[in-house]
Amino acid sequence: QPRVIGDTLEGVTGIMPELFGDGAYNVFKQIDRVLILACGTSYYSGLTAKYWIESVAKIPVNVEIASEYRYRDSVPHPNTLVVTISQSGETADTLAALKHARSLGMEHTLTICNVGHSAMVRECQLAYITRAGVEVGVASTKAFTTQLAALFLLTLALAQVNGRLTEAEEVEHLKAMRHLPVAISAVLALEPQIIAWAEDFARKENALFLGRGMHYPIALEGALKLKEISYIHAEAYPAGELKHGPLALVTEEMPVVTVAPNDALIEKLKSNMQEVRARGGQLYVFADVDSRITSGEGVHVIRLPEHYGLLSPILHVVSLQLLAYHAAVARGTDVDKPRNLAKSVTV
Ligand code: F1P
Repeated sequence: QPRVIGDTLEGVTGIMPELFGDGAYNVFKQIDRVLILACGTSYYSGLTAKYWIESVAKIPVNVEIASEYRYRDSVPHPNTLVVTISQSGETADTLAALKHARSLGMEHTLTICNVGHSAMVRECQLAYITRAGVEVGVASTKAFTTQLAALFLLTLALAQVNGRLTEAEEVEHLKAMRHLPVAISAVLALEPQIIAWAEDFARKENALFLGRGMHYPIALEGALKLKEISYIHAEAYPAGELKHGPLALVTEEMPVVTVAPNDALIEKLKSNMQEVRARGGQLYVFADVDSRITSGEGVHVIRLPEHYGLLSPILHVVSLQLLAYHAAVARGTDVDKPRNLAKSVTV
């Protein structure tokens, strides 16, 4: 992952709409909202992008599960940029959702895709080919982080065209992106601690994942990875939703993975963690180096080496991918070829 994220930035000397194809500037100039269509892991990268695009570029974003989108009456908006996200570029549901959006009159289309010679790239007006290359396993990992890197570049390009990005901000954001390979390597170095946790998880049949804000989609992705490759049932919730139902599931037997970056939501998250502890739930917290969260009875803490601001989801998801991977290895499942799943779902 450090390498493919580094590759993403190779040759990127500044933010330009043309990173997304010829004519992107004119398209970005005409749009005033974004509709993201994707399935599975790609859907979660879209959910993360919603936080980025709305907070940085100030453009409203709607993210739809592509396998559902065409089956309801949605209200189209003509000046929409339709963004499909797909590692394979062949996912039938995402292609069908794209065609549905076009049939509703939304003509501006962009895909973020791993494969240049794919149906998705042929169908879309604009394309960004990620630098992920081929994924070894069925479950998406580096495809996800390179999609996020591409979506952050898209956020900056939209912000620039929308007059929301100063030159100084552009320099700062690119500097943070360029440092990502080093920051991800530091997360990968946490592997021995994560293996110790994974051995506990391997004995469980259920797990909850909590996150808030832009780390809620990361919690969703962490739960999906655990389900896909270790077959442990896992659900993710925005931490504030616990009291609206899932708290009923929490007992001493329930591991609760908490994505806890040191951001503006940390105090709220800490009170959600207390709700879990009060019911005996075991907390497994991925905090940042500077988070004021301490380990203790029923509270296990691993600290990510740096707090990473807007790009923090890219670091935090790597720790969750490692947790799922090692839980699967400990259970002896086939990590690269999970049962019942296909690399690209073309039907
Ligand atoms: C969507 C997806 C993947 C998942 C698996 C099945 O694929 O749900 O996220 O890892 O491969 O399909 P894509 O549209 O991103 O290729």
